[in-house]
Amino acid sequence: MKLKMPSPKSLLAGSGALCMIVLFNNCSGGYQTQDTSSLSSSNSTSETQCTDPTGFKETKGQNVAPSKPDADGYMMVWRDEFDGSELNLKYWEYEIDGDGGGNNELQYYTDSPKNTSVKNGLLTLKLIKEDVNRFGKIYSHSSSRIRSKGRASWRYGKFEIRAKISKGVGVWPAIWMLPESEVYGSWPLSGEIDILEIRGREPQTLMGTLHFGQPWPNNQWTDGRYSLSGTDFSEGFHVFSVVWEPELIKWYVDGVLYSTKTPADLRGQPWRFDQNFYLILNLAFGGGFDNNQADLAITESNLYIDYVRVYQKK
Ligand SMILES: [Ca+2]
Repeated sequence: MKLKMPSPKSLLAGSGALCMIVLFNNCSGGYQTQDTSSLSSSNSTSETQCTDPTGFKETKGQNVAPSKPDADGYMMVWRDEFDGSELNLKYWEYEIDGDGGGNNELQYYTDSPKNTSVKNGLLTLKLIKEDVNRFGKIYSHSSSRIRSKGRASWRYGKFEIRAKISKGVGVWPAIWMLPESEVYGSWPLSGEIDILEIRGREPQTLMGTLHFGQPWPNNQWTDGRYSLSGTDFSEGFHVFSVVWEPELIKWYVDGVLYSTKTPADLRGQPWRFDQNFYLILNLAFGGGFDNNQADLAITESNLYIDYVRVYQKK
């Protein structure tokens, strides 16, 4: 999610960090992630097993996961399966604003259930054509942007998101990460990791990108791209992954490696990807990502998220 320049401070709903812990249980080797304020609640699990099209066998139930590391030594440390009936504000906060994301985007981001819903195991971020009047400015579309800042962030790990988009000129779904603390300076000096971006005009191609370098307009980026043939990313769910290790970031689609970046790809700029980063999910509209092209007649577009799963090596 390219930011040409730092965004004005957003109006945020909710605040406060949570201390996350991991609880192990005996029934299926699973665990739960809970905040410390709810330790008295049950940690029971459902034993229902199912297999999704990606081959991942999950135990149904919020925050229940296998406890054994995979072949690469990764264990799940955080997840949202979106099994509830509303967004879990212990995990996410809304970014409510109409500042255009630093890219002259057209949408106004709300915390309305019209724009953000959780139902049938899916999180849906919905772009809606509707006039929004905020502080005298009329926006043509509302949408949603959420982030885990202050709630969950990670230094290194494997990040898996199963998602589906709907296409349309100007539609800009993004799954990405920003530094929890900008210890090297404001954007892009402390880096940005984009797990997924798609131009809705070209829904067969995705991009995974690093932003780095010096303050705008001397910011830099490097990306990898992956294209489907005979179909596009609006036709079905896919698993988008990033594996982030010291001085190494790799991007995958459905388990297929399509891009690898190391300090050698930063054209002499320092590698700043060694601090905690948090997750952002949003559905933008218009803006510089596709040369300000946008079909203003689009009445609705969606970013569907089945799950977000985070793994780290013990
Ligand atoms: Ca789900």
